[in-house]
Order: sequence, then structure tokens, then C-alpha cells
Amino acid sequence: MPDDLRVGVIGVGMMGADHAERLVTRIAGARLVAVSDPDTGRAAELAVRFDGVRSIGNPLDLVGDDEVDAVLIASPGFVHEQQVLACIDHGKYALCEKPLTMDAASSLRVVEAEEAAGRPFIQVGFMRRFDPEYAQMKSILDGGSLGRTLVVHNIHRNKTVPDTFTSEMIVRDSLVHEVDVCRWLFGEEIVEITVLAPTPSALATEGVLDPQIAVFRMAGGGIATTEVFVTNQVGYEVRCEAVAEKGNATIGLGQSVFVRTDGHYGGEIPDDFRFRFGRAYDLEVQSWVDASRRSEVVGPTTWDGYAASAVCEAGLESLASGTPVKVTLADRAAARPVHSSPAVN
Ligand code: ISE
Repeated sequence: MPDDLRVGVIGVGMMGADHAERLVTRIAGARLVAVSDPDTGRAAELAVRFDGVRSIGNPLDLVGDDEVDAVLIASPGFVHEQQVLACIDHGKYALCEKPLTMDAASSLRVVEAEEAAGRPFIQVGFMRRFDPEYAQMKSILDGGSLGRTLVVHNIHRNKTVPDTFTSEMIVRDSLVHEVDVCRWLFGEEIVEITVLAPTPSALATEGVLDPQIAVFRMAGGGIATTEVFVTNQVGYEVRCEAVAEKGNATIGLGQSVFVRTDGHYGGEIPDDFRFRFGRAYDLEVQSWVDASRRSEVVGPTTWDGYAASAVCEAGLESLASGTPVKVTLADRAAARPVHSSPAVN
């Protein structure tokens, strides 16, 4: 293995700051060397907390910096395309938070840029694949003892989201996780999506369709349902049940320590994804660092990011029309196995 991977983080809001801290405190073989954020005060504040970390104003300068070997992109989705393309241009490995980009056409440009470069550089941050519970479920389903998977039911609830979170973001930023989970669990593409919205919660921001219910039809005939409810008030709840011919598997029941006290019994519900998926993020980033040091890319690919963007784009069309919308992928689909990335236990 070469020396430590020198990592720059672009975007140090909630998720980027969490990743920066993770790189410094929990990841082996990596060194955080630079951060960049449009809020330069926020970047500078984070940089001074750790030794040897520079704050670089322009994210593209961070990508091109000679002392940065690899880039973790945790900026908002609408700037991903430019930043990811810059990484490919400079031949630098990147872990890009979901969504890969904002629509299918721009995600396909990223796939094509990697193809033109002759090898992959980008891992997409679909971290549920690294969550030990999801990974175990995947290996049980792939093991075949339950027979063929017929149906998957997902629940994805956030306690609250910022007032700026729109109906479209519920599809592109939240539902996109289940889009990837279902492609990965079934090992097939999604060929049709319907997104329906019941009467919104009175606690949702005015005009925002929350909750939403999505139905995916899989290429092999399976069906998946997902409830996304981003202002559910209770806490962060992500569950998944796969129903197969001879049994079913459920994850996300949150059955950790069960306490009885003061007339109540039960466990804790985490407030947000940083806690529920903390271990998954650690495993994801460690796996990215290890692979980058070996000059490899593992985990979700740009094709996975592209397919998810295409499904979400069709999902937005369905949300507007209330009718099912077919998903059409570029011709390369045949050449790409859906679960090209290994399950990580
Ligand atoms: C956020 O961006 C995430 O990725 C979380 O996992 C998801 O639960 C949340 O709804 C998104 O806003």
C-alpha cells in the first residue's frame, strides 16, 4: 500500500463535516488535508480544528491541488456534475454523495466521461449497501434459501427536514436511497415508477407533498413499495422487508438495548441518519480509502448513480401526473450488471 491517501472534502455542511471528522478520527490510511465550502467561514472553522488541514476557496482548485490525492464530495447535488467531471479530468478518485447529479442526462455525461478516461474513478455514496443489516439481508436473499424475492417494502422517515426541502427533493434526495436499495437487492433495473401523494401532513411545509408513496416495477416482475415521510416527527426510521417465496427478511427494527423505567419500556429512536447509518458511513469511507490506495473503485458505480437519476426523473414526472412512468435507460444497460459492487459485511 502507498502512503496515506491525502483527502480533500468539498462541502462541509452536516454530512461533509461528519465525513471530515470521520476521516480524522476513525478511518485508517487516510489524511484529511483540505476542505472547501461556499461558506468560507464554515470551512475555515473546520480546518483549524484539525492539524494540517487547509481551507481552499474554489472547489475546483481543491480537486486540482497537488497535495490532494482523492476527493470526498458532500456538496449539494446541483454542483456534483462539474466537481465529479473535474475529478475524472485530474485522474483523482472520488466518493460522491448521492444523488450523482440532478438528472439522467447529466449523470450519463459522467458515465461517458469515465468511459472516455478508460477506467472508473467515482464511487457513489449509496451507503445503505454498507450497512451491516442491509448487507446481511442481501447475502441471505442472494443465498437463495428463501427462494425468489417477489416484493420489497421500504419505510424511510425523517424526523424533520429544513423548510427549504421541496417535494422534488423527497424524490431526488430521499427516495433515491430506496431506488438504489431495490436495484441492488433484486439485482435488476427498475422499469416503471409511480409516485403518489396522499393528503400532506399539516406539519409539512406549505405546498410540500409529504409523505409520498412510490411503487417500483422491477425488470424481472417484482414490485417494491416505499413510503417516504420526511416530517414524521418521531425520529429517523428506515426499515426494509423483503418478501420471498419461502420466507421474508426484515431490517431496521432498531432492536438494540431495550430499557424499562418509569412506567415506560423500549429503546431509542435516532434523530437522523448520522446516527442510524454511522457504521455504514464508516465502512463505506474505509472501503473507498482502501480501494483508492489500491487504485481501484468498489461500491456503487456511476452507472448505479445514472440509473438512480433516471428513475428519480421518471418519479418526478409521475408525482406531477399521478400515473406510472416507464424508465428507459441508455443502451449501455446490457453491458452493466446492476449489482456490480460487492456486498460488504
Ligand atoms: C438526506 O440527504 C439523506 O441522504 C438521508 O439519508 C435521507 O434520509 C434524507 O431524507 C435526505 O435528505
